[in-house]
Amino acid sequence: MQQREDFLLKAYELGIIKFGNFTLKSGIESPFYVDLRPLSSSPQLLKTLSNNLLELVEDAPFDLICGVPYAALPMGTTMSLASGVPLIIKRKENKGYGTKRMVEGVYEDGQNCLLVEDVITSGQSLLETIEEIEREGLKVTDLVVVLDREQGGINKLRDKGYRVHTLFTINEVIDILHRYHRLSDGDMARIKNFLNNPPAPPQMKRIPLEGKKIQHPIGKKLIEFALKKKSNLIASADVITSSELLKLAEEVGDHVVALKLHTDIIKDFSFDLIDKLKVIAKEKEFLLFEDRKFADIGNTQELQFKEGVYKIADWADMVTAHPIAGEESLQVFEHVGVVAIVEMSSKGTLTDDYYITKALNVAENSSNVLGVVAQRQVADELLLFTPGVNLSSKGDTKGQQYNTPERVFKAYHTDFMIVGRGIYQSVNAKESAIEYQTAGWNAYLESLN
Ligand code: S5P
Repeated sequence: MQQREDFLLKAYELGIIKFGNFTLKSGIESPFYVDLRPLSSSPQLLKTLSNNLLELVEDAPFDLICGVPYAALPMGTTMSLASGVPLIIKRKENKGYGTKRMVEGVYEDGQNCLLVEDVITSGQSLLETIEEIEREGLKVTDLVVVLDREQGGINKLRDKGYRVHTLFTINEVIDILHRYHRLSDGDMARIKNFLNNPPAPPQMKRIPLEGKKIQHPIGKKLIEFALKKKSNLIASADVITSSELLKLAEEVGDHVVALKLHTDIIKDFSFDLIDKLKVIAKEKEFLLFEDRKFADIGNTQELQFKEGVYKIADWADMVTAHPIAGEESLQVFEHVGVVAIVEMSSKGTLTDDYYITKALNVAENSSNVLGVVAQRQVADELLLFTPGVNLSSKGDTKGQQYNTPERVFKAYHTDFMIVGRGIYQSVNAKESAIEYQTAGWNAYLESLN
């Protein structure tokens, strides 16, 4: 007992737990904050900790040790050195090249892997880690955790049949620090109250369109149209003749904020078509959005944008571009709003979390970019566009995956939904546009509450 208390007091000096007011990842305001990473700064404490953890799992069967990144990585390593049990490393992200494995090291199917974690809260992320390890053919029966925040995680894992060994509970930590005068009576009462009556995480509020801080003039225009027309619908006009396109524009124009085009699929493309579209767009108040999905170096993109058959720069209000070639490649799109494709809707898309994070970074740093195409909530400074929306289908036979308007507005907090076949392939495009407009706008309004 004395040894554990001793360890805790020394670890406290390193700053593994702080008291005050902290906003956690969940949005909850917490009176304390735990971060075990500073432990690595004291090799002696790390050794003591590892020995303590190994003692806890003395009777557990395991052939491998895996520390969950990042805080528990050094703990797992130290335990491996002390026990002679080999270590495996679980990646946080697939590196996207080479072996493409999520787990690195030498191991065989069916081996038992002990998981080491610093803190357990709800248990959710540990469950995800277990799943990834098991997917590699390994077995997990035991987990060892330094601190249990006592928020249901242990039970969740035990219910699924995993044994969880913990060194400290948060209540024990608070009691010990109080007993040794590291914590005042008042602070202790405050923390105990928080632990006994944990607050629910605040719902992520969505910013209404009028509250969005969008600098780009085209972004502002889109918002203006949306509020005026009570529509966050963009129709994707993927038809292949000028006459179909003009007919569609007439029919849906009153109900959309933009008409998305793929001009390179139009068999009889001409600038006469563009002139006519511009007249309809002006009269019905929507923008022309060329879904070119540029994906090249800046110089080539500039030529594709300004030259060639379509002269996109001369008439488009908005274009799509992949941020894959980096920030500078997007600078060539002058006088249009760029929508960066950061995540695709199709099954098996290569836009994984790692790519999306980096692509969002590029988008946020590019002044030409007014928003992104994605299937998830993004930062408030960007407008979010979500394609893959259909009221009656779940997908097609070529990988497209559909969500309902309800889902994209409520779960992703999207700002604009993009609907193609749901409208242009319906018997009455105007009626369908109204149906999508209403479903989308209602879901948007409901998502504000
Ligand atoms: O990830 C994406 C990005 C885009 S821009 N998934 C998509 O489907 N799109 C486009 O949205 C696609 O090129 C097509 O024009 C439209 C969806 O059409 P639908 O018929 O499947 O609704």
